[in-house]
Order: sequence, then C-alpha cells, then structure tokens
Amino acid sequence: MRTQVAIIGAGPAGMFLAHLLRRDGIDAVVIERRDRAYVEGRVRAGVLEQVTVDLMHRLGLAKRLVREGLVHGGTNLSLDGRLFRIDMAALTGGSTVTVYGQQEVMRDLFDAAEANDLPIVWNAVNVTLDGLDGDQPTVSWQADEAHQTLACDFVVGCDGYHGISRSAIPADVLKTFERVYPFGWLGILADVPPADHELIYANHERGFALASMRSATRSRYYIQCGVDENVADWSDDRFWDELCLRLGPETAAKVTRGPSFEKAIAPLRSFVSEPMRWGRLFLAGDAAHIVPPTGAKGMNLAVSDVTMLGEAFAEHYGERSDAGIDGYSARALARVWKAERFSWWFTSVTHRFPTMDGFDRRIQMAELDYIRGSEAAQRTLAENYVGLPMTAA
Ligand code: RFL
Ligand code: PHB
Repeated sequence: MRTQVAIIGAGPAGMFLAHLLRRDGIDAVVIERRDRAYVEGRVRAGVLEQVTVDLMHRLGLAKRLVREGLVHGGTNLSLDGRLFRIDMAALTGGSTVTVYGQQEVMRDLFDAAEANDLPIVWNAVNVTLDGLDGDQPTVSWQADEAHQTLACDFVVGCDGYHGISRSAIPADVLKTFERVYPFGWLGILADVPPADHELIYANHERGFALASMRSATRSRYYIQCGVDENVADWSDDRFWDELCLRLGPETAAKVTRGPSFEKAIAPLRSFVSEPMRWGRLFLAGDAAHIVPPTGAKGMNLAVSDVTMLGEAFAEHYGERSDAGIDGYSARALARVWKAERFSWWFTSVTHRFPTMDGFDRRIQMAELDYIRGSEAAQRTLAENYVGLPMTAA
C-alpha cells in the first residue's frame, strides 16, 4: 500500500487535515486506533474560533453548523457572584465565537469522509513509524489480526497527547515544556436550558465554575475540583449546589437543575513539545501541545496547525516549493505559544490554587476588577479569546 501523506489519528486534527488534502488533490490515509463511535462520543470542546468556522465553510462542512451553531458576540466573567460582560464583537471589530460541540464537528467530518470515500483505517493496533529520517517512511499496524504496511512521502502525527508519534522524535532533539495544575474540571451535560445565552466564567472563593451549553435545551457546566477526586462522590445534587454557590445568587436563580447524563473529571495541563517537525514526521494538535480548557483553545489550535500544514503540502506538491514545510514548525509554534500564554493566564486569574494566600487572592481580585474597569484590558482578553490571526508563513 502507498499514499502521499499518512495521518495517524482521526480526531479533529487528523480529519480536518484529511479533508484539506483531499480538496487539494493530495492522497492521504488516516490510521486510527479506535472506532468511529468512540472518537465521536468523546465529550470535549464546545467553542469554535472564527478560523475553525471559516475552515468548515471552505471545506463545505458548515451546513449543520450554520443551522445549529450558537454565535456568541460576548462572554461573561464573575467575581464572587458579581457579573460583568466582555463585548467581544465590539472590542475586536466584529469577531465572534460559535458554540458547537466537538461531537458535532466530528460527526460532520466523518459523514463527509464517508460521502467522499476518504480512506480511514479503524481499530489499528500497534502502530509503528519507520524511516522518518530518510525519504521513504512507512507506517505499520495490525488490524483484524493482519499486519499492514503503508509507504508514504510524509507522516503526520495527529494522535493526541497519549499517541506514539511524538516519541518517534529522538530524545536529544525533542524539547518539552510543561505545567501541571493542582486541580481538575468536573464537567456535566444535562438536558436543561442554559442559565444564560452566553458563557459565564466564574472565580469564587470556593473555586472556579463555568456555565456553558450545547444548545438552547442542553447545558454544559464545569466546576474546579481536586485532581484525585472521585466522580462517584459527586451526586447531581451536590454538583448543582456547589455550582450555584460559585456562580452566585444572581446566576444561580437562572440555573435549571436536572439529571446529568455525562459526568467526568479532566486534569488541567499546559504542554508544548518542540520542534513540531522532524525529518518526514510532522506533529499537529494535542500530539504537540496541550492547553488547559479555560481559554477554549485546544481544538482550535489543532485546526490552525493543520491549516498551516495543508498549505505547506499544497506548496510541496503543487508548486514544488518546500518553504512551507520547512517553516511549519516555527510558524505553528508562534501561534501555539500565544494560546498557551493566554490559556495559562486565564486559568491563573480564575482558579483557586491550593498554595494561594491572602495576598495572591487579592491580586487575583484586583486583576479581575481591573479588567472590569478597563476597555484596554477587555480588548486584550477579547482578541485572544476569539482567536489570534494566523500569521503568514
Ligand atoms: P485528539 O482529539 O486527542 O485525537 C487524537 C486521535 O488519535 C488517536 N490515537 C491513535 N491512533 C492511532 N495510533 C495510535 N497510537 C493512537 N493514539 C491515539 C486517538 O484515538 C484519537 O482519536 O487530538 P486532536 O485531533 O489533536 O484534537 C485535539 C482536541 O480534541 C482537544 O484539543 C480539545 O478537545 C480540547 N478541548 C477544547 N478545545 C477547544 O478548542 N475548545 C474547547 O471549548 C475545549 N474544551 C477540551 C475542552 C478538552 C477537554 N478534555 C476532556 C480534555 C474541554 C475538555 C473537558
Ligand atoms: C465547553 O462548553 O465544553 C467549554 C466552553 C468553554 C471552555 C471550555 C469548555 O473554555
């Protein structure tokens, strides 16, 4: 078997890249460890930046997004129950974000892949990469007990934080940078109307809370919790009580309670590995970097990485220029680090850290109070939240 680009992983990074390459007439095969139901079933991102929305339009994948996506021109911050709104659209010359769940994005990507016969290998086990530093790399795996080998020009590791691609880069080349946060997010989904038509990021003495949604009838709520806590200890009643305390009485009065049908704890981490290219291997998305979810950047970064990579491959095959391929790592990392900075900062000002003393708490309160009163500070937050532009190569 032979292809031009082998893509490891059928998450957002891998599937957006597969569609981009197909549009440009470049052959690709996606090799995924799990099955479609598993990848589509993971409850994750909820907020799409304009770059992601634009890409879905360009790829002809935006029909349902236009119908069902919720366009938000603002977002809200709350400090000990006192709310204020950031008018993102007014502060950024009209930019918005769109609430549309990662599960919906994956469904659209997979439906279109089926309709266009994009080759995806499901349930591939023991995926191994060889020859990445030569000019004839191969990907091998086992599926249905059979051993398969795919020869290709390039391999793109879109296999997430726990994937195998990153470790193919020699240890003396790969540099990693990491912050692990001393808390997690306990998230629920419930079929109840959201508390507000926009998101609310709440800093409270007892810890962070986030009011989000998937539709006018489905809410997504998160509360900061200990990393070692057990989901089983969080009954729905306990969750709703704690959420309402942290959101404060004004918002709590608008919270509709109901049974949750999904409840899970996610750890928070900042992580970057450099470079994002080694020989004929490229990394994209969570395989190369992780952000805490506070800035809603993870999936959007995966999309901007593969947009840059798609342009680079189009140049390589179409114009016979390797400028894009050679510049990919530096170009992608420049955007990644700015999103890392924003996600780290937004986490730092909204969460309760176990080491925080009275001084730290008052600095945090002063920072949020400053944002409340300063248009300049609000604009800085808004332009990062809606997504920084993708700079030229
Ligand atoms: P993924 O989605 O992890 O996909 C990787 C795929 O690779 C497969 N794989 C392998 N395949 C073959 N061989 C192997 N050895 C393999 N190892 C792994 C996996 O099965 C999987 O299918 O990475 P990708 O494509 O880079 O996409 C990244 C995003 O999924 C992630 O950044 C976001 O979900 C992060 N995120 C958010 N991002 C946003 O942009 N906005 C948000 O509002 C947002 N909220 C969130 C989030 C992530 C969260 N959690 C649970 C981590 C909220 C949460 C709670
Ligand atoms: C979500 O709705 O899942 C969500 C929204 C905003 C975030 C993170 C997650 O910052």
